Amino acid sequence: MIKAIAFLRPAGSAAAYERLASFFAAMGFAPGRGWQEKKSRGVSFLAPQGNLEFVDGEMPSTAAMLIEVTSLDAMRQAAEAWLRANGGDEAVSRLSAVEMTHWKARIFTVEPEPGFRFSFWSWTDPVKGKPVALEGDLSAEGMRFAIVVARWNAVITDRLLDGALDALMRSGADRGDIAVLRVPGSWEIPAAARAVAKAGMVDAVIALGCLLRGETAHYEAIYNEVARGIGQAQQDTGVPHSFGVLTCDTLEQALDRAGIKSGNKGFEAATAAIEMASLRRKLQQGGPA
Ligand code: DLZ
Repeated sequence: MIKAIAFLRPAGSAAAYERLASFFAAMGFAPGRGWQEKKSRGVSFLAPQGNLEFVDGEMPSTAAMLIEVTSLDAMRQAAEAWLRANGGDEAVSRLSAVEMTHWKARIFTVEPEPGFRFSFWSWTDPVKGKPVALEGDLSAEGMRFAIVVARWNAVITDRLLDGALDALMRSGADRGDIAVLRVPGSWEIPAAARAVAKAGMVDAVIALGCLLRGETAHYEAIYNEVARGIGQAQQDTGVPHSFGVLTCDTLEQALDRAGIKSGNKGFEAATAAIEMASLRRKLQQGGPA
C-alpha cells in the first residue's frame, strides 16, 4: 500500500537550509516531523494534499514545485515581506509579479534562496480549488492545552496521559504550553475541565479517565454525569474538550485501549483536541472564505 510521497531536495549548505526553513514557515506551512541525525538533518513541511505529476508538453511553470493556495495575493504579500526582511531589495527582485497561466489560474514564482524556485498559484474561478470543507489542521504549534487526568485506575490513566503528551509534542506543542491537572477520579474531571477552560488559559482541554464497570457502583450514573459534564463545559465555555474517558468492563479491556492492542485513546483524544482548537482558530479568523 502506498502511504505518502516525500519530495527531497538537498539544501546545499546550512545557511540555505535555514533560509528555506524560515521561508516555508513564514508562508504558513504546517511543520512536519523532520529529523536530526549525525550525518544529516531534515526539516519538513506538510500540505493537506500532494501528488506526483509528470508533464508532457508545455510545463505549467519554470519552478519544479507548484503550491496551490486559496489566497494568492496574501501569499505573495507574505513572500515579499519575508524577502524584504531577509535580503532586502536584492531578495525581493527574486519574486515575480502575479501572471495569468494557460490553465485559467494566477501564479507567481519566488526564489527565497538562489537556485530554489517555487510557484504559488490559485484558480481564477473563485469556487474551483477552494477546500471542500473547513477543517482543523494537526499542528499544535503555539497552542496551549490542559490535560485533566483522573488518578483512579492510574495504571490506565498514566498510559493515556503518556499517549496524549506524545501526540501533542509530536504535533509541535511546546511542553511549557501543556498543563497537566490531576484529579481524584473521573467524577471530578468536569469541574476541573470547566474551571481551566473558563480561565481562558488554553486552546483545548483533554479529559482522561477510566471507569471500570465491574468495579464501579452506579457505573451508568457516574459515566453519564462525567460525559454530560465534559460536554456541557465545552458548550458553555466554547473551548474544545476532547473525551478520553475509557468505559470498560474489565481492566484488560482498558489496557488494550491504553496502548496495548487497540491504540491509545489518550493519543486519539489529544489529536482531536488539536484539530478542534485549529478549527476554532480558523472560525475566529473569519471562517470559510
Ligand atoms: C468511587 C469510584 C469508583 C468506584 N470507581 C471509579 C472508576 O472506575 N474510575 C474513576 O475514575 N473513578 C472511580 N471512582 C471515583 C470517583 O470518580 C470519585 O473520584 C469519587 O467518588 C470521589 O468523588
